[in-house]
Amino acid sequence: VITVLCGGVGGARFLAGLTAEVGQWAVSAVVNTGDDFSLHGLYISPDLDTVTYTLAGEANPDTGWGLKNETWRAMYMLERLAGPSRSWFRLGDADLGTHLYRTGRLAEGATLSEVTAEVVAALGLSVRLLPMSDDPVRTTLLLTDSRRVSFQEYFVQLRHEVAVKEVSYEQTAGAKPTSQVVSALEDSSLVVLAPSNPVLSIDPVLSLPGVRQVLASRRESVVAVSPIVAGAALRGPADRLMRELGEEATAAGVARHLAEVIGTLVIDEADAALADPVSSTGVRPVVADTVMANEARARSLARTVLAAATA
Ligand code: FO1
Repeated sequence: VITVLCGGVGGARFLAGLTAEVGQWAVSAVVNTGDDFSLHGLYISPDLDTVTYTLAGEANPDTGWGLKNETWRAMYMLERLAGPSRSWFRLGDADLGTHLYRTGRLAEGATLSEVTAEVVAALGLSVRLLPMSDDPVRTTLLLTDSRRVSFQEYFVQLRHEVAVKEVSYEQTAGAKPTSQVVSALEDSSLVVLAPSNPVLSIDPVLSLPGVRQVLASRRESVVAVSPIVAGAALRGPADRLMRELGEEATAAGVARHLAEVIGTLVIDEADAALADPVSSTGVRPVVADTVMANEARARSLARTVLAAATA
């Protein structure tokens, strides 16, 4: 079995390529829940939904998040009643069904892992989708103007156009990875860190007690794909965020960021010249086309990762 650590859109696209290559049953995905939050009394889990919708072939192809062919009648009514203050986070009518289901099941005492398995089965998927934890973990960001904001405030309301001084992964005392996550990380033949934002999607998973240790102990069979290509993130704020946190926003900076827990980093052909700096961090570079412009390119990247693991 292959275990993939992933966050939102980039991770979901890689997962779609990998499961197309090896079959959904052969893959466990450990998904970031640091972006989760409550809104309108609903529990919303953006990365779990982005991964689920993408693997079901139902994700909105333009945004990468939410469902395709959506209608927006609920948002229209919210806008009429309260203006943008309550409609800034765009929840489509069908997407709301997912949030209603998850919120209802959690209120009945189900765990996030149980609800996720129910949603995955209902959508006909056979991948194992594992929330990183059933305990709340919340990514918060301290801005250079000393405001502390939640993830969605930063990412959506402020459109991540503000400078960040520090990122925290707030978790209640005793928060831990689920036992399914621990065994997926310990028992799988290969662990892949998908090309997700290292700070906002991968680090929340690594922040859970024991996770870094498990990966560090098997780092020679942990392969990551750099989400930074030619000094820029393919989408989202990963490059700017790394610079704001004092790190190098390059494939070599990603290698340094993850060197404790990975043995191999797949970097894009555009960064072939960074192979030596990557090696000097103790991480083995593999140079390939990492831009998942379509499903075929995502499948080819998945094959590259599988080959890198056995090399
Ligand atoms: N991102 C936005 O930039 N604007 C939105 O209005 C928005 C709504 C939304 C609704 C459901 C969902 O699952 C994701 C949504 N996202 C939106 C994306 C979300 O903020 C990010 O996908 C993750 O939190 C980070 O990957």
